[in-house]
Amino acid sequence: MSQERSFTSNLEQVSLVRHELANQIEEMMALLIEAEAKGEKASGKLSLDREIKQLQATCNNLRHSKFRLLVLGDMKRGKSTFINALVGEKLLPSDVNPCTALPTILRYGAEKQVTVYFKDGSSRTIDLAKFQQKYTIKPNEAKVLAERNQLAFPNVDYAAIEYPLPLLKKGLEIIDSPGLNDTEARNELTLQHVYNCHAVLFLFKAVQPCTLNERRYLKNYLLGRDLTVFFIINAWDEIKQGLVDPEDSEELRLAYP
Ligand SMILES: Nc1nc2c(ncn2[C@@H]2O[C@H](COP(=O)(O)OP(=O)(O)OP(=O)(O)O)[C@@H](O)[C@H]2O)c(=O)[nH]1
Ligand SMILES: [Mg+2]
Repeated sequence: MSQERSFTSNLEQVSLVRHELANQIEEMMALLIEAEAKGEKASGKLSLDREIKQLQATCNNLRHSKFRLLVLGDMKRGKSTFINALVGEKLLPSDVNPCTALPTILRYGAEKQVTVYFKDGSSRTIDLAKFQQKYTIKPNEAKVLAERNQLAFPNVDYAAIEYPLPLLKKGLEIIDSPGLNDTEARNELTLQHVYNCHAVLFLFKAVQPCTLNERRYLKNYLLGRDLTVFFIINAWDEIKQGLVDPEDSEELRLAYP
């Protein structure tokens, strides 16, 4: 939990730095505008209008643009559970079976609502409970979908959950993704968000760290991209459960016959 807190405060730090940079660029801009105004009355302008516009655009970008954090990982690494813990609300569906069916963007909104974006360009707004219940992979269909390399919702591109959380108000967008290496079709669905994010949070599981499939995904899709990738090893409690209790003579006897 303390790591989650420090991660959250790092993100807050990013937001602060962006605002500080924007303030400094604004000061530079004000100097240039003043210099141009003075120059116009004296020896003539330096024609810095284009540069001033560029600075203005950078400034707006720093103040208003989003920081998109994509959470990736093989199936059932605890991606959705981790994001729910990070934001402190159970927004994303999670389950012991393959569950997340769609890339799902979590972003700030004054009202709680979910918008489902379809591949034909249309969208539909639904409430959170309906999203959690409808847009998941049902346990009985997971195997068939995997065998046929099919998507649970072939007409849907992604979903966006808007929620009034202070953490998200700072411009942070967190993207949950379906488990990788499950089906190629699902990998493809996630890939467009790899191209369009600022950083990746890649989850491993402590009891099964870095499988061949994970190595393959990292090499094929993330290596060589100009992306910041954070690695998280999740579910340490499962390691603890597997340890031998030195106080338990029966466990000791079975472990060291
Ligand atoms: N013991 C333990 N269980 C966890 C932990 N994190 C998640 N889980 C459980 O692992 C299961 C899978 O969690 P999800 O959050 O659905 O995993 P996911 O990676 O989002 O799964 P997909 O989206 O289907 O790929 C759930 O039953 C969670 O309760 C953890 O740190 N420890
Ligand atoms: Mg999930």
